[in-house]
Amino acid sequence: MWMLPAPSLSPKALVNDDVDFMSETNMTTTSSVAAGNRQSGSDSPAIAEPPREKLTKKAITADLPTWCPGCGDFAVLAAFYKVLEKRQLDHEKIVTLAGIGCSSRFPYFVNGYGAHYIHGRAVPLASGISLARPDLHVFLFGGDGDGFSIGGNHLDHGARKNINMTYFIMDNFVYGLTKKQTSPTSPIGFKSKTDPSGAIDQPVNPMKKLIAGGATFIARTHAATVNHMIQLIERAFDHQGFSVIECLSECVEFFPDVFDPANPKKGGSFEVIQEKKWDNTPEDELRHDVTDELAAYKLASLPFPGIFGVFYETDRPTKNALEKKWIETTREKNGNASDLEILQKTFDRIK
Ligand SMILES: Cc1ncc(C[n+]2csc(CCOP(=O)(O)OP(=O)(O)O)c2C)c(N)n1
Ligand code: SF4
Ligand SMILES: [Mg+2]
Repeated sequence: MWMLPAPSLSPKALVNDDVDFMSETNMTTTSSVAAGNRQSGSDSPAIAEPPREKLTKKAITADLPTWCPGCGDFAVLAAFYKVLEKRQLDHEKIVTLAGIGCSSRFPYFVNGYGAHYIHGRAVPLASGISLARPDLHVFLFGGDGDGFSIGGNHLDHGARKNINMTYFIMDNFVYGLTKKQTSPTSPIGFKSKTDPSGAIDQPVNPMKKLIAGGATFIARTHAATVNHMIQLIERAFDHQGFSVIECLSECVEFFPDVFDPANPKKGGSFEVIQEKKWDNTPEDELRHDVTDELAAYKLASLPFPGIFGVFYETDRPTKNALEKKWIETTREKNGNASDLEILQKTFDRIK
């Protein structure tokens, strides 16, 4: 596993990071120092914390992307930078994770904590990080092969467990990094190194797979529409739970022009889902209710290039919240014992 270096932190960032790692006891210690100062009659002014540095594109950028010129993934990276800048997230809390693939090189290009991990195993890695450190912003990037083929089973389990993370899948209908093999989303007839006379297998329908899997935020976009990508990343980020965006991102090297029918810059039609406004108008009857699973499934059945936007969104408790509650209850039952005491108790029992 390749781990990225920590971002350089401003003094304020370090202060905040300390606080996050602190138990209540330590926080009390900080305030007792302040109280102690008051008691001793010290009238020295409190030291003002330096302002947090603005999160700029320069601060978030790491390394030069090594994708082929014209690859759709560049636009995804640009959209992600924009979201980070717009939302001014705490720099030290940004985590980008990925499996293996051209798209999975993403964490190399973001100056934040992260890892370029094992092919198809980004969801389990992200799950551990999200559950252990719910204060972090866990973003996951990868390709169609990584997410729907070798990692397809992990995707289903991350979805049903509703583990809090934002997963962006750059779907180019091909294995790019390994130079043109059929992927799980390649259309029937696609000629590749693994299917020289054309793919014969029914492709995965990402939206249907995610709906059936139990993901709680499911959306679709196109790398040629940066503003749409930004909107969806922000919505997925704001959603509590397992949020996934499938993005048609062209591999100009091994499957060029395949997404032109939905690319407005190339004369295609980018049809966006009209979501219900709940305004009691006759037009609203025809709009899409994002909480309606069957309606989402119907939208997912539209022929290629399909429709774009939020297919499904529902509010279901996250594993993060359920596990936290379970840990708290268990701790209470054990007389609020420390982790070490609980471990010792377990050892004593099995002696
Ligand atoms: C366990 C394992 N199996 C296979 C590979 C070889 N491999 C690396 S990337 C890749 C497919 C990449 O395709 P995709 O996930 O669609 O990403 P893209 O390159 O198209 O962005 C494969 C098969 C690997 N690195 N590890
Ligand atoms: S091979 Fe395809 S997916 Fe990989 S960087 Fe080049 S254009 Fe992008
Ligand atoms: Mg791919």
